[in-house]
Amino acid sequence: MDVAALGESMVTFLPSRPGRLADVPSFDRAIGGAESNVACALAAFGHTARWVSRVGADGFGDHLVERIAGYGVDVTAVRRDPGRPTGVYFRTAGDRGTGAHEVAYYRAGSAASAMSAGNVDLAAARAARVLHLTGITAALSAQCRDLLHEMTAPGPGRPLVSFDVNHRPGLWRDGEGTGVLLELARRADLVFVGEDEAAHTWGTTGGPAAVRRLLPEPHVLVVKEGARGATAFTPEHPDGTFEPALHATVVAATGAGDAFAAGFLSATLRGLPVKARLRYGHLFAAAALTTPGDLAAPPARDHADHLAALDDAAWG
Ligand code: KDG
Repeated sequence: MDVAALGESMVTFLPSRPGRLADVPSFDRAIGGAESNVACALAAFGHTARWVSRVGADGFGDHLVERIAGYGVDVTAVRRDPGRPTGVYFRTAGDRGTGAHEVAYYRAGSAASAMSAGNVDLAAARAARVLHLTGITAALSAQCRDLLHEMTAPGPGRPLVSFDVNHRPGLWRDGEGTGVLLELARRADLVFVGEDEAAHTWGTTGGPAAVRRLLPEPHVLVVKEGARGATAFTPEHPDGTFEPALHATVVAATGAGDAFAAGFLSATLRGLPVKARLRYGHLFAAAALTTPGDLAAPPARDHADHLAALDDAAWG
């Protein structure tokens, strides 16, 4: 198995029209979940990927499992909870200028929020080359936070741990996420974080290098700089390698970070150099930015390989 991704997925309701949540007349059902978004993109690109989670024993749980399996993801480690529902969330269309949108979560007390080391298939999560986790899980409950600490603890048999900080302020009590997310990021091997996200979570100023100074531990640190590009710090390139992003007309930014992580992980699993890893991240992200849902199929592999190999002038 190339990648196992552990975390909550939700049935997502996308607005039929732009406007305030109070005004949107109807919603279309889709799926979301940062970790399963990564697993789905990787599976669609030809990798072996597994999603490890808990869902309710309800129709929305069936829907998630069936849709995610439809991408080719292994869902045999997803457990059902007859006593708790599957989480759902609603969101508005992003503002055209700022991308800002409203989100209404109905996930408190969900099946996934009760995940713990005792009720999740830990062996399935560890039996992969890469275990992908995000800070969203840490925000769900104290037991989810403990689970992440267990999954990121150093020790024999630990796969390479990939961690996307994914700070969702709406899920944390004031300021509570700051220390927890920093500690988890420091325990991971590969970390993804936005430059703005690091600034508002940890107060870093001074660009990607400042984030690296705060987070020297991860073997690889990727600092995403929005529409500008991203910088990866690796042992071979300790001062960072910057690669510009593709110009995309943004339809919805939600899920672009997950897509970027999937592209970067795909190229990492293929043993490609850091510049190519960043380019695959940008290619996957562009596909997500130009689709309305949280989850976008990545570009076809031949096409992505062709685009990633173009010279710098085509990418600048
Ligand atoms: O990154 C996109 C995710 O945020 C979205 O799919 C839903 O996982 C989700 C969350 O918790 O917000």
